[in-house]
Amino acid sequence: MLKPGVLNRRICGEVISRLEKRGLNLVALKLMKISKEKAQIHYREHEGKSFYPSLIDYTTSAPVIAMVWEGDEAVMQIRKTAGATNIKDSLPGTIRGDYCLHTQHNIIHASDSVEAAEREIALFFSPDEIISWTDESAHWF
Ligand code: FUP
Repeated sequence: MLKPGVLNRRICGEVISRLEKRGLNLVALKLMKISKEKAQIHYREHEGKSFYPSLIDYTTSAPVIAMVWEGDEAVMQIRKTAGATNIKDSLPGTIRGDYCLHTQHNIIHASDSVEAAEREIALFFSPDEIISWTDESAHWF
């Protein structure tokens, strides 16, 4: 998910391009404003933490771009391309290391396991919105 503010900064294309160039397939994409209820479900593991209220406020503050990406080791590949959650640790060359200064506004959310991805995809997409496709030149990646 491209977080609030990314659309405003006009860098959606650049960030999506990085994932495309990695060789992953974009199989679903949706512009949406996340409801408070869905944000609370999405970030339920952080409930009670000091940053939770501002995380929910931020997540619901502006439109986001929700996406589903497919490919070998997609969870690991996207997490590595995104960079570390804490901006102090996100290296230049990663999406977070190149586009932001503060952890809360760290540009992109990426599922941290296949189980989390399945849960998060089901929260934001219906099955008919996910369109898998094959690429005859995929072996070059
Ligand atoms: P990630 O899995 O990389 O999306 O990160 P987390 O689920 O651990 O955290 C979700 C979001 O909460 C982060 F992207 C930013 C915010 N956060 C803070 O603002 N402060 C923290 O100390 C940790 C996370």
